[in-house]
Amino acid sequence: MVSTTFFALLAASFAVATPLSRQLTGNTTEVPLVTKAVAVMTGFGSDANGTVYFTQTTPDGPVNVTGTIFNLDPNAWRGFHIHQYGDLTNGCDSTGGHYNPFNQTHGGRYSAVRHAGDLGNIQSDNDGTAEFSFTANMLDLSAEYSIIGRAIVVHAGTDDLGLGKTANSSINGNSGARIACGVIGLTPSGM
Ligand SMILES: *[C@@H]1O[C@H](CO)[C@@H](O)[C@H](O)[C@H]1NC(C)=O
Ligand SMILES: *[C@@H]1O[C@H](CO)[C@@H](O)[C@H](O)[C@H]1NC(C)=O
Ligand SMILES: *[C@@H]1O[C@H](CO)[C@@H](O)[C@H](O)[C@H]1NC(C)=O
Ligand SMILES: *[C@@H]1O[C@H](CO)[C@@H](O)[C@H](O)[C@H]1NC(C)=O
Ligand SMILES: *[C@@H]1O[C@H](CO)[C@@H](O)[C@H](O)[C@H]1NC(C)=O
Ligand SMILES: [Cu+2]
Ligand SMILES: [Zn+2]
Repeated sequence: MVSTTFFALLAASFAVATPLSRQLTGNTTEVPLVTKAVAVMTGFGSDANGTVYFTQTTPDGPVNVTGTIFNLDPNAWRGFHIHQYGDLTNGCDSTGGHYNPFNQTHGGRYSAVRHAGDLGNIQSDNDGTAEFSFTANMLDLSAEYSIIGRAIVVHAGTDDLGLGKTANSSINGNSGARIACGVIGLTPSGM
């Protein structure tokens, strides 16, 4: 009886933990598909905070980025990017540069040439709240270019989307200081 129960539980846990495609093919090198992620945004040197949800329903499909950031300057456009590292040991300053796996120059959310992590600006209302929902097609939640474990950052200034005339324009869009950030983590539920 005991061993039957044990094997039943083992089989059940295996079935839960193993994606269907791997169960069918026995292919143990396949990477499990991540469809939802979340980042809790913390202010560093600012009161800005909030939550950002990510969803990707198909492996090669776009990532839906939806969230709310509070306590920004009112009626402003504020730079918003995925940065390389999920390292907040020195606040947002230890998150590295914009996530750039294809070694491109800085651009906007929809520019042909851009860092994969370039998400342009988010816009705040009269109260300093930015609510946003858009899709990003150079991001993934699974496999080689996954953004899980990296950071998402809000800046004190407006991203010029690479269109400025200064050297920083093609690096960081002159977005200014990093005022809030969060690590992109796995979540079972999302939004
Ligand atoms: C197993 O999955 C990996 C990753 O999806 C794939 O590259 C590989 O071709 C698959 N192998 C077989 C035998 O199907
Ligand atoms: C954001 O910070 C404000 C204080 O500035 C606090 O009242 C609020 O609960 C925080 N909200 C979130 C989602 O963390
Ligand atoms: C993105 O997700 C939000 C929240 O679930 C949803 O309201 C919105 O329609 C989605 N946008 C797209 C383009 O799928
Ligand atoms: C990235 O691009 C820059 C400028 O285009 C080039 O100098 C550098 O060698 C490239 N780095 C890699 C790793 O390809
Ligand atoms: C360029 O950006 C970096 C990083 O934000 C900043 O430290 C530096 O002051 C900027 N340079 C100029 C000339 O704005
Ligand atoms: Cu940034
Ligand atoms: Zn960039």
